[in-house]
Amino acid sequence: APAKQSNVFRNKGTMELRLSKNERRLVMSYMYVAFISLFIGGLMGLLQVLVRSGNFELPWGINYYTILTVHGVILGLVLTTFFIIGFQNALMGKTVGYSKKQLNWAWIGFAVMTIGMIIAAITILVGKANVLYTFYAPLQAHPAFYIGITLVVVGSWINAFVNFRQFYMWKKKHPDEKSPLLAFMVVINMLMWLIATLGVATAMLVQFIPWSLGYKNTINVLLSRTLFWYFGHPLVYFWLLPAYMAWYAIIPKIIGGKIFSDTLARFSFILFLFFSIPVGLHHQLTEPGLDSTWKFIQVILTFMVVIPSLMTAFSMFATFEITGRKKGYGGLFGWLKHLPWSDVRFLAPFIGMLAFIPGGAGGIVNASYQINTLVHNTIWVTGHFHLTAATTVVLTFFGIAYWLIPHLTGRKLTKSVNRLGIIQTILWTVGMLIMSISMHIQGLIGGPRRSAYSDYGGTAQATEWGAYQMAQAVGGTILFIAIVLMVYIFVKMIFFSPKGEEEFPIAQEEDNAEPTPRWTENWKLWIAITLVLILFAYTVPIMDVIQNAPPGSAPFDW
Ligand code: HAS
Ligand code: CU
Repeated sequence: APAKQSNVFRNKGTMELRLSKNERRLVMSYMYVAFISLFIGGLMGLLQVLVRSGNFELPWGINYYTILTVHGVILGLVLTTFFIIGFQNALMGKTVGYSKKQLNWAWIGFAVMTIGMIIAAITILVGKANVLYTFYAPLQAHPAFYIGITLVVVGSWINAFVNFRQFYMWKKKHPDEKSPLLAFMVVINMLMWLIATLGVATAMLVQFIPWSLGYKNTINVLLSRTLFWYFGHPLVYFWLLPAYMAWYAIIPKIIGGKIFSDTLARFSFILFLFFSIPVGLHHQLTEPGLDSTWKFIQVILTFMVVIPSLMTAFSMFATFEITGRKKGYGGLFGWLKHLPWSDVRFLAPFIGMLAFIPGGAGGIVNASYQINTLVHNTIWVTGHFHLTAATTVVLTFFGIAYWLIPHLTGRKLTKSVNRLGIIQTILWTVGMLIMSISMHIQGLIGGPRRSAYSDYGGTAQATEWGAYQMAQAVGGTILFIAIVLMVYIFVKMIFFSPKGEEEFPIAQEEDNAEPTPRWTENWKLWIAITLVLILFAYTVPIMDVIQNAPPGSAPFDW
């Protein structure tokens, strides 16, 4: 008789693989796109804060909304997606490995993404897509913009299926072992991404592309925005989860500790899969034409998705404290002293964590239905996502880059690069503090977002905004200096650091750790719950938006 299957996975401690030359090249290709994007997008950010300070005009008749679109698309969509998929490919190569065929498909995915990105970027740069990264209808872009973005999404899907396949093959070969934690996390993130991007792909194929090509004269604005935010909210968790991968499974190794709880980490990722998508209406709380009952239901679901972040915060504190106490640091806060403050691989992500305390709190403010009316469409929201996306996520990504890039290029992370990295982190922190605090305050006194400079006819309120816009220019300038420094560090790490081996830090579990329950890999159930929650939260609102739509909108020409 077959032995009774136990309901836990025996902990075996998985083997780490070596990245092949070709795998390293693939990941590095993603990194090149990411860091070039950082520079271009950052330059646009500098121009924006200068324009909004009221002391600078763009030369050669360049439109403010062109640079704002470049900034949002290049940083929010290109830098993030390329860094994430590159990093995740490194994690998959390290934990479950690639077959030759899978690696070829991964390259095809990269090629499709890059071609799409170049098409979209050129369209924006020549001023044919001044629609911002949310491309709200009835603003209309040249069809090449929508087609380019769609290709980026398709390329990312190819990558998602490669990752699923790698994971599946590994599971088949190791039926009695639990999957490597990082591979499990990558699969969750790509599953979420796949389900979420179906919304934006639908909007592109059914609405935007036919409309911009002139096959249709009008567009259902509310439907397009609802489909966008069905994707747009999980988009922000698609950025966040790779940072969480590093927090859960890499930072413990860097500080000389162990993973606090493998099960907790997996469970928080499962909760992200459930609750990331059915919450998009919290971006449309002030939008007319959506029933407030459904907005309220999605507000509740938004509060559910806060829970896995709180679990992450708890888990990080636990890792820090346990590691510190093991090293003999006592007292209520004595364990803080053991943390490797002078190691940029730790310092940069740690500041990212700190930034997420006010950043996440601001998110809860945004999500609180009534209070959203106070902050919506104000520059408060811009402050919120420069703390979350541009600090928590981006500083963690930089923290990853300091070991990943030397690892890929076969060089050492030198003392001097580490020192430059610490200066970079401090500049980023100071610049962002100045910029984002003043954005939050200016938002509370009504300062608008997504707008070029205006003195609004010299009204008293607009006069009050002036000082905060000046502060944003100062903070933004410091941030641009930090970006130039980061690009310099990137080049230095690739071409000028001495040859050597840099570690790929993956933490282990405690030796006496509780085994992980088998139910954590009940994939069919996880996908089913995810789909049920989406159908519950979105069926009625979407039907309503289609059935009771006002006449469609013609393109808004400005
Ligand atoms: Fe958000 C708007 C709600 C998180 C990004 N958000 C945006 C936009 C972006 C964005 C880009 O409900 C603008 C979109 C646009 O263009 O219009 N957001 C939330 C909520 C959360 C949240 C509830 N947002 C994020 C993350 C982002 C991001 C993450 C990017 C990465 N957001 C909103 C809402 C809006 C919005 C509304 C629409 C506003 C409007 O009106 O337009 C939550 O997920 C936040 C939960 C997080 C926490 C924090 C946990 C803390 C941790 C750190 C622990 C620290 C440690 C340090 C361990 C509760 C995990 C240790 C320290 C020692 C001293 C030892
Ligand atoms: Cu959101």
